[in-house]
Amino acid sequence: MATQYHHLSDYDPASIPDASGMKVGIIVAEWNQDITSRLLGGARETLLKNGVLPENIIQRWVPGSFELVYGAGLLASLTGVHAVDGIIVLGSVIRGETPHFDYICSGVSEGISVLNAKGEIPVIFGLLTTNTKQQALDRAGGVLGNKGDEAAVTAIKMIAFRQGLR
Ligand code: DLZ
Repeated sequence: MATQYHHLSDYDPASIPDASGMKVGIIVAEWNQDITSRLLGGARETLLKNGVLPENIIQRWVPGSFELVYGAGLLASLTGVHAVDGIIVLGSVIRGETPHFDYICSGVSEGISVLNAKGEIPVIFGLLTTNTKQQALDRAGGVLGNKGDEAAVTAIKMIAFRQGLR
């Protein structure tokens, strides 16, 4: 039976709130940079297309996906002119021969969950966790779209969600 895949870049533009006043942080991992730079390109393009101003995208690199949690936590703690409304983390973890994959994936997903459970600003999980490099390429602007686009759409919706409740 054929598996149905969600195309990561598909969204209804009419469902996207006005993002022109939003300030969005992006923390991106250098590990598997050929993949993560594509995720970053997709996220930036989708934010800009939906009205976020270039100067309101605050982008920082960390060495690997495991460091995404620290990067997001630190950025979330900034106040005043340095404060952002929401954060996207972008990384690509590809399964290798050791259990490292499982430790990194669970560390990042648990860490980002903890940040979100604080209920401060939303932190969007743009981490590809794949068995092969081809599966990552398929989801980084390939046949299944771009996880960066999906993360950007989610960030805009969650920032608007928070603003609507405050
Ligand atoms: C060590 C490591 C390995 C084996 N694989 C990946 C990976 O597929 N994707 C990724 O983003 N990072 C990987 N890393 C690096 C860790 O995320 C982290 O940077 C190091 O363990 C140092 O804390």
